[in-house]
Amino acid sequence: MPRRAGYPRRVRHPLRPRVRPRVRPITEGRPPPSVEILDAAFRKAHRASAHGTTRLDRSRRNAKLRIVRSSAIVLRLIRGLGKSATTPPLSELDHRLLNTHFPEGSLERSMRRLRTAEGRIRRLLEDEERRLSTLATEDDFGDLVRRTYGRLASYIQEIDPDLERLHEIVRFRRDRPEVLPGVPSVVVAGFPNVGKSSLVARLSSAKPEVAPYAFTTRAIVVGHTDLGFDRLQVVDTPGVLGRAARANEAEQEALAVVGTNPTVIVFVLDPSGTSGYPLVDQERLLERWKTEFPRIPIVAVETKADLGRSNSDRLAVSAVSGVGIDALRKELQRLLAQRAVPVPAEPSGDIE
Ligand SMILES: Nc1nc2c(ncn2[C@@H]2O[C@H](COP(=O)(O)OP(=O)(O)OP(=O)(O)O)[C@@H](O)[C@H]2O)c(=O)[nH]1
Ligand SMILES: [Mg+2]
Repeated sequence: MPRRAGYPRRVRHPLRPRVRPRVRPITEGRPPPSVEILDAAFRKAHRASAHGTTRLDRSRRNAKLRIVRSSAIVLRLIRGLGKSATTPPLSELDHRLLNTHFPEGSLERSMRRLRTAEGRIRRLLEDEERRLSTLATEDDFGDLVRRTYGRLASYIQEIDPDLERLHEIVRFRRDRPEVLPGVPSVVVAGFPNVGKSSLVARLSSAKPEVAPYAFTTRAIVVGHTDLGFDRLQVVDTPGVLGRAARANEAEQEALAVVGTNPTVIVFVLDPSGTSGYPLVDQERLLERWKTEFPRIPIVAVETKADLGRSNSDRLAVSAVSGVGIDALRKELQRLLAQRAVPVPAEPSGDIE
């Protein structure tokens, strides 16, 4: 049908926004971190009030209090941020996970700049304190305080992107469950939508999201279980499509976990076809990982056994009916016992 003259080609739905909203960084619309730091520092420093024998003496002492206090507060706040970003110390996995979401070396770079700013502030304070002792008038004291505040502000504003990055890293680390390096870990991995999270929920205390589409799990989820060990971590991972060079952020997160020497990998295969991924593609990735990680035991498990199974002799389980879950637990127990680190003998305490 010919288009009527003057009729718009695309009619906007009245409820659809005119401009598609962008994905906004968390900080957009908020003042940069330096504003908060400087605000706190100058506000508290300005409340300082010193005693003195004369007006001039009081004025000098006040100036000193202000420069000392403002620098101390700035130093305390930036050190605190650096500490939050690096505590507890990053494990190899933490480093790998950070590198999947931030440009490589971001944390180290921002920490270096933070330390440089700390050094500059300490030197500034020393210089200005020295200079203060050579000044003689109230106007001079006032100028010195203003100049110190100005320098402090410029040093901190210069590292705003780093302070911002460190805030992001703190949030990222806070939102990630901790995988303890010294505790045995079972990493559940495989193609997307094959039933990894459902299996993790069956095996451990974790309550990961389960849904009938790929990439439901976007970040690792950690659950705990017993299996006769003090503590065993069961790690749910996002799906991996096996396209190493084109892996998205979620896949990279899974690869980071798989590559950090877990105690056992449970490789989940879905032969039912309901995941949307052919079994041959899943098997290809399994074979690749066997060669890539020759020292890590990989248990290949077929899920969705309630829907049928392939004619392989792999362990078959169903998160729905519970079939095969006990057998899988037993297999994990056997492998974990083999991999258990021998406990070093207690020193006898005898003095020879
Ligand atoms: N019938 C049946 N369906 C299952 C079983 N396990 C999982 N499913 C279904 O398969 C779909 C995907 O399950 P998930 O556990 O989210 O799969 P996943 O591998 O974690 O998916 P991603 O996180 O997207 O990679 C959901 O609809 C589940 O209900 C099973 O044993 N039997
Ligand atoms: Mg999942």
